Amino acid sequence: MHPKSVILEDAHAVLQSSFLSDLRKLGTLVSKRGSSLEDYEKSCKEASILVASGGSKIDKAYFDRLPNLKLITVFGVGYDGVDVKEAKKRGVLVTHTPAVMKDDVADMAMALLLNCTRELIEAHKFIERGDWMHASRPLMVPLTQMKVGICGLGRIGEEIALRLKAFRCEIAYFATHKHEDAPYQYFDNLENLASWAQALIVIMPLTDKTYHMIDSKILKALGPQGYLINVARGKIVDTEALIYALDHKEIRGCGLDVLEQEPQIPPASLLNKPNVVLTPHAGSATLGSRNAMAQLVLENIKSYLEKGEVLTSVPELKKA
Ligand code: 8YV
Repeated sequence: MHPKSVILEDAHAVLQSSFLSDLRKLGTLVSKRGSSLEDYEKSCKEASILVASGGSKIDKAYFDRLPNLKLITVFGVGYDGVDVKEAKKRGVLVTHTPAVMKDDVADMAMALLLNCTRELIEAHKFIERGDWMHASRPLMVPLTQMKVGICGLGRIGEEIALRLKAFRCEIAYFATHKHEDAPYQYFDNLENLASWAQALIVIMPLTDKTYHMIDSKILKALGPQGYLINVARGKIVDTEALIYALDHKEIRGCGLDVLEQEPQIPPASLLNKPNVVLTPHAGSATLGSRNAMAQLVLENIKSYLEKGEVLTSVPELKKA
């Protein structure tokens, strides 16, 4: 062990205090919040380990401020905020926390889908307003036998498919390649999947290729009876196109756990709509997932300090 390692954390909002205490056992923990600017900049120069969140933006300028950096551990499965090419150039290892939160994120996708198809929030408001005494709610769309397209069939996508199967939905997916052993219909074209589907669930990493992949064309293809669910990254959906599609009834509704900017007060046109459900990037926000993610970050740091190796490297930096 290197008890003097300086560990910088840039993920405070999602880290529990017990995890911060565990990090302190592995080195000197520095956060921006608890330090003067001068001390913080000094610590940045010494830091060899950075604990980041999915929302941290680790670009070239950030690397320049951390000349001794050896390891970035991302508290989350998505690491789109890290410039991995720059990390590779500088010999910095990058880890993330895949798999451990897949069930909870899949559950969130289902919760959003059910909330959209049954308008639970609106139904709750209906009761609160006292409307039940003199009015009735419109009839909703059944989820059973609905055609649901999954956009991305990684670990979380597979869990979503298992849940949809239990609801006896028809399942198809779009991915960069066909998964030979997946028992679902494969579309190599997202627009065709959107045309086929009554609901589209997005669970793909954010990359240059997937940025604004859900655009006006895809939403039009999804159609006036279609629902969009996003449990991946906000920037995969072109929000302006989504608002247009909702306002012009080109799609029926959406459930979003993620937005283009986070945290944020969402655009007014997404608020107070019975057919829009928003949650604050909470897919993995359960005790079970967050503890497992914390454990994996700690194990990666320990393994790095003891053996110079990590357990869950991001795929691009995995040793052959
Ligand atoms: C999210 C995540 O909660 O790990 C990540 O990178 O963003 C997840 O834990 C989820 O994908 C959004 O619903």
